[in-house]
Amino acid sequence: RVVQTRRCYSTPATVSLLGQQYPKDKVSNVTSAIADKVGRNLYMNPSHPLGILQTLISSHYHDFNSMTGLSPIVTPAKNFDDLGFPADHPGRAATDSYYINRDLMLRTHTSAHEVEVFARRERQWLLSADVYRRDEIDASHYPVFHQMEGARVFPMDASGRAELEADNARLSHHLARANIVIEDVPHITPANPAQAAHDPVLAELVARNLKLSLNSLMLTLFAGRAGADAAEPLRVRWIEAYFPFTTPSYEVEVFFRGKWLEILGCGVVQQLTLDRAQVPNSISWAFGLGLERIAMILFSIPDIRLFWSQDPRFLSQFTAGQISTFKPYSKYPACYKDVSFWLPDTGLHDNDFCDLVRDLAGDLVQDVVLIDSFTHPKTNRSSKCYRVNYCSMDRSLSNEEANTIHEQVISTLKDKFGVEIR
Ligand code: FA5
Ligand code: MG
Repeated sequence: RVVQTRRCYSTPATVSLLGQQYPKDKVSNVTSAIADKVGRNLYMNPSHPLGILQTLISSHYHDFNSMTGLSPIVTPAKNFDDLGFPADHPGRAATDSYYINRDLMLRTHTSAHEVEVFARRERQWLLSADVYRRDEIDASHYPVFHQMEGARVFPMDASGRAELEADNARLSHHLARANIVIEDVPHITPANPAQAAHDPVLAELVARNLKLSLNSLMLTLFAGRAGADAAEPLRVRWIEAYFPFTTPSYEVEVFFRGKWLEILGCGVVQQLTLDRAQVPNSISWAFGLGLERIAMILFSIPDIRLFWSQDPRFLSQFTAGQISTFKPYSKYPACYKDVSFWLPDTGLHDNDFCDLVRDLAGDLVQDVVLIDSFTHPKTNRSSKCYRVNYCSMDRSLSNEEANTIHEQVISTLKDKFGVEIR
């Protein structure tokens, strides 16, 4: 049978990103579907939902400097080592991150730029950027999404303490008058400790400033929005968390339209980060929030693929500076196709299957579900069955077209991973 694939898997020696060629090697796993997304900069369009949200957050933090011009192509050292990720952290695995080659990768979070921005001696800054993670495929997961990092640095002395006390008083006063209920956790606990390098009183003041600052942001973003009951207070929940590059660390959830929604991670920056940036006698907090998660809620956008749509029926619904409710313009029928196969001896990661489908189907894939996985008791061979849901966001997809793509998926699966179709 003649194998025809739309994208070429007899891998070219280089990958082209932002107009530059990078040599590939054994660890390269950036697919052309991903490479095509690098440099799109959706969040820079002021009338795109991500741009509108980005602008809203930047104007809330109007006295913070916005960092620009930071390349998504980073070294693993910058993305992980500089932030104290242990050598065996799962995020480093090629199944979870996109590697260009052994020396370069696509950043997995905006925290990758903390050291260089602190090194510029920025005292309060914001950074919005595209980030890349290998993941499952469904309505809320996309391998490219956008984060916004924010940080504020204080002097580690009496002047810093005075600055914190004044700012904390200002923010508490503002929040005390707002219709907001905050489920808090203690700032510092044995499980979520302050750093040895920090005066515990100062660390407590910084953690409190971080929380007050973000509670105030939540108020700006969610209070009074469509779907928020005016009589009901806004509910924000703080949870103890862990990140290698902050302690104490927290996550924030917001109760909106009947659900708790994880919005961001944050904490008091590890002194190691400021030391690496050669910022002396300082203490800082930082947060990293997900723009899509928040935008899907605020604009009622049901599918994360829509952010990438160039359909005027999507784009024309949004206006710079305004949060509006998205009106779905069509629901095209889904077309399910299954594929069952015996795994090769080397196994096959779910994310490898998802990237293969994404590369051949592009945004015609709505979701991929593992519907069966089984190991034969006698032969010990394992098999998997995935259900791929093909569905276009802006037109009717014919069964023939879905079949053609699915056949390419099957033949590529055989050629590239050596699986045996059942
Ligand atoms: C981080 O990425 C940390 N860098 C955040 C941080 C910054 C902590 C500074 C401390 C100091 P996490 O992986 O939890 O953490 O992602 C942060 C946010 O990004 C999440 O809360 C969520 O809103 C968003 N996010 C994460 N994964 C996805 C995804 N697959 N799709 C959409 N949004 C996501
Ligand atoms: Mg998280």
